[in-house]
Amino acid sequence: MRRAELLSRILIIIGIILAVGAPLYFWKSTPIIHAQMADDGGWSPDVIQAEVGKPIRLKFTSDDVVHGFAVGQMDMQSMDILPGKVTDVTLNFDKPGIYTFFCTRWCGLNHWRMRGTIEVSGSPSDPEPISPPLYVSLDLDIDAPHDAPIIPSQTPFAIRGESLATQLPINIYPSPDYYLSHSPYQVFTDLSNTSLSESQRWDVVAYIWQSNTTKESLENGKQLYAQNCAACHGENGAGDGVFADDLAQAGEASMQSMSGAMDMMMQTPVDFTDPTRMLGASPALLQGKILRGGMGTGMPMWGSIFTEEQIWDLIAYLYSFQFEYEK
Ligand code: HEC
Ligand SMILES: [Cu+2]
Repeated sequence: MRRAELLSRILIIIGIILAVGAPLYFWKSTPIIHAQMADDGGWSPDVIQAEVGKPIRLKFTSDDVVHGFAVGQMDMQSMDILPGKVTDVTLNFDKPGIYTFFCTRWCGLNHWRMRGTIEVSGSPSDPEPISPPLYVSLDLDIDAPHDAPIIPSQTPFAIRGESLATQLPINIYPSPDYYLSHSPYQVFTDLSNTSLSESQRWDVVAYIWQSNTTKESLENGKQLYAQNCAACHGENGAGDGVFADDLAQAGEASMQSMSGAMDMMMQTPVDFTDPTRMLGASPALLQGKILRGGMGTGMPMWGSIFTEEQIWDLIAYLYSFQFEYEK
């Protein structure tokens, strides 16, 4: 065999190795992420590494039922993950940090525990200074009872409130901060130095709440609620979602097993149509509950999932179970 012939054979062999090996190598570098119900282990792996500016391709499959994938605080469409099929998505991060990815399909009572993290390294590595959420700067105890001692006898109506408000000699909303840090009941009390009757004061409160939101915000809140909250809190906010009974049963079980730690046990989901509860809660307090979660009560924490704006949209929507707004 001549030298040149030998060389070309060697080159062909190297070529074959590369053609077969390279895809195999890449296939190995992005292993398939398996999704399973939280009780069976959730995501594996559940920690993924990525780098700023380098697109990363993730492949998924489900080992049981249909799950979904989305990354919190990122503007992306959620993607379904079907059993026995491989689905892929390419992500690109422009900021370093720890991102939370989560399941977007209701796969069971512990669905919301199906979460994992993507650790994104790279520059700029100095995190932007983040101001603490409002409930922290206001130093609110979000676990303290906050029942409203007085509730309206009929649903407060924003349109009626508007015409009443224009006749008032006072400025009814000094600043957005006033709305965010006061419960409807507190605003109702602040209005007691006017000549209005109780039911008129509640109407003005409804008007103030309507003025602090927009139709877009309410619509967005409604969608987020249907996707993420309705399974526990109920389609119409009444605390009667499909998982409500399961939570109640888990609560009874935890009551029997750890009688000492009462405040850490599972509870039934809050009824947002209950005026005593909702009219006694300020937007800042609800923000705290949603960001932090209930710490063992069954209320998930959403801080790493939603943007600040999405959380205010959700809160605006929660109050719409109490007030009648302009259609
Ligand atoms: C897995 C069930 C579950 C899901 C899903 C859920 N919650 Fe809850 N939530 C609860 C339970 C249980 C409570 C009562 C215990 C507590 O307050 O910690 C609660 C309490 C709350 C409270 C406290 C109200 C108050 O007066 O203190 C707010 C606000 C709330 N949920 C908002 C939401 C929002 C918004 C979503 C969706 C983004 C959501 N929840 C999704 C179970 C759930
Ligand atoms: Cu799931």
